[in-house]
Amino acid sequence: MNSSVSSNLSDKGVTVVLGSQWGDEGKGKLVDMLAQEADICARCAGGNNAGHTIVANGIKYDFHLLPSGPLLVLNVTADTCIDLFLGELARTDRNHHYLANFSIGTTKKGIGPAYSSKASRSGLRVHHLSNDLAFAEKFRQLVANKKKRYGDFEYDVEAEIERYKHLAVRLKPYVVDSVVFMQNCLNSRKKILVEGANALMLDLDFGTYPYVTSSNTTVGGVITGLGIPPSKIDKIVGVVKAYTTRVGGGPFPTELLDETGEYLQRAGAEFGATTGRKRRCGWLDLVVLKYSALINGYTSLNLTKLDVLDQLPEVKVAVAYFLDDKPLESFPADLEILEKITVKYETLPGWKSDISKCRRFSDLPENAQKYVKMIQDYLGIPVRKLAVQGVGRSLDDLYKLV
Ligand code: 2SA
Ligand code: GDP
Ligand code: MG
Repeated sequence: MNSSVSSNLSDKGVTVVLGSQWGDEGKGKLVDMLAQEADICARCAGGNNAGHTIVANGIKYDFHLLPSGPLLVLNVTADTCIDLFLGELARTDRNHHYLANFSIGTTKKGIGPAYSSKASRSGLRVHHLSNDLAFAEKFRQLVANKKKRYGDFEYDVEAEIERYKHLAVRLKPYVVDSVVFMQNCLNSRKKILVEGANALMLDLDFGTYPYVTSSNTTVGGVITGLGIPPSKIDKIVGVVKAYTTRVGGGPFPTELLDETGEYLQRAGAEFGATTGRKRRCGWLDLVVLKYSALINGYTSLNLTKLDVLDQLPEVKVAVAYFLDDKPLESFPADLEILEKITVKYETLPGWKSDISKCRRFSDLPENAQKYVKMIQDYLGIPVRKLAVQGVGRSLDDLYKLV
């Protein structure tokens, strides 16, 4: 643990890092940095659909299921992340699901099927792996149920059971009762950092349903995923990309289908960390962020990829949605309404300079400072950290606004 950076994680409870937009805001990078001062780094939801890229000592790592602090601290991977081990099973009905799902543009990791099994109460859980016979029986039953539902498909059930038998042996040393484990960590005042996967607008309940993932990616997912009391969460850091991206299908009101969008995609190297797909790009959307902040209650923001905007002559920011000339109160749940809205933008002058060497807020060009302040003022949440490409792992390299 590095004492010079010890003010970043809460002394009183858990610090949570969450995606505030449609994902890929740079959560992994922040978690990797904050993990330097953490005792425990935990993932609480999602599966290997997530892709968190960090660069450490010149080496690029893509984490999908493990939290992004594995080189530094003890990691906990809780709740439905067990689909790593049950992923093969989930894939058995993938072919039946994907045709229907093509417009959502899933990552094809079997996330939907795995969570459906959980919701329909027929899923297999980690503890089932500790009893070979009971596991085999439940596994056969699960496959039989899928066949009943989706029709026959080729699948060597017995070979799979055998495979899981071996996986279970490898998994066993890592399995603990996470409720007790987390409680003990809290009682002994360990510094706990939780890394959210995906992001608020992909949340099963609050995102742009049905163009969402199958887990709760909001702060609620931290509680149900790890089994910790809400009162133990102290800091909630919302990671905000300085523009917006979305990978896969679904509404995206500020999407740019022009050369500026292509520019952001190229300059930001916006490719899916799991699938390699090009990410769709658009302007920053403060309506989305306000909605996101209402649900997650961010105590501070980490603004990333500001450097990607460096060369633009002007930058736009969505500040309101209008329907029939009336402003909407919030981000609408009804996608049909969303299709009819017009977006009101504010245009700010660009800064047309390279900010990658700036290390303090005051080093930033005036127009970049104005951009950051506008976000902070609109949301009423302090931007405590900014990140740009090229900074190392040291938190001292991040700008400090306060
Ligand atoms: P799924 O596979 O069932 O969770 O897909 C449902 C929707 O959720 C989106 N989704 C994501 N969006 C952003 N980033 C994700 N992780 C990867 C990354 C994505 C990739 O870090 O770049 O590599 O393509 C992620 N995972 C799921 C997905 O696109 C669907 O819209
Ligand atoms: P996550 O899913 O939120 O962890 O984000 P991803 O790792 O999928 O995507 C974010 C990408 O942006 C990664 O490749 C990061 O290395 C990169 N990144 C993070 N912060 C910055 C930044 O401030 N500037 C630039 N240019 N790239 C960044
Ligand atoms: Mg990602």
